[in-house]
Amino acid sequence: MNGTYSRQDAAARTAAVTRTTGETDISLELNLDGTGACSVACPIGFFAHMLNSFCKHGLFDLKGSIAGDLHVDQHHLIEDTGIVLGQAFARALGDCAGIYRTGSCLYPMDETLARAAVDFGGRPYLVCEAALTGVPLVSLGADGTAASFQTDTFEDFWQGFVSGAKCNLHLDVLRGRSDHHKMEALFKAAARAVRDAVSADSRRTGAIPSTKGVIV
Ligand SMILES: [Mn+2]
Repeated sequence: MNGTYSRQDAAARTAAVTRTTGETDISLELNLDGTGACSVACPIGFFAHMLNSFCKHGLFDLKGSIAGDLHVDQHHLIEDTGIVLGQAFARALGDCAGIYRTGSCLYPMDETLARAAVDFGGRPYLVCEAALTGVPLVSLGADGTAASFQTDTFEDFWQGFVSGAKCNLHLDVLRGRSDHHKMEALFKAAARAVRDAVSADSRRTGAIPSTKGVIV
């Protein structure tokens, strides 16, 4: 954490995080003040779709690569990607001076209505009520053979994210039928909520948005 950090300095609102373990190899570069460009080499089609949606709706730029032990299952790769993305948000935000800190969004997607609320208050906490059926989504892998998205890892991703970002996040599906819509609507709602939370509050004039005077 840089004590001279100023969130008005656009150049400071970027971060690059690499995490390599015996299970996964993840490298991400994040720009909070981007255009929504996402170019992440991702081996799971539906997860790539979610990362693209998150960037597009949050106006975050994200590039890098994610790889892991998919022969085990998808949990390691997806949880660790959440951790690295969360750490990138924490590093790009620095001391959180001058931002709104909290944000929320109600996001409709056809039959699904999703809600996200976030607080970059320095403490990790996730409440995820996504009402998913537990049945994996079926897709085609890179080689054209049947593949799937293990939907229980949706919550694992966000648990990783809040751990890395040290934020408080509530994700709720208020109604819905399609698991694809429920997860996509929550990624988009989270993107809009996070976008609002990390935006500059012009009335805050660079002060840290906490009565503690510091966010730790
Ligand atoms: Mn979709």
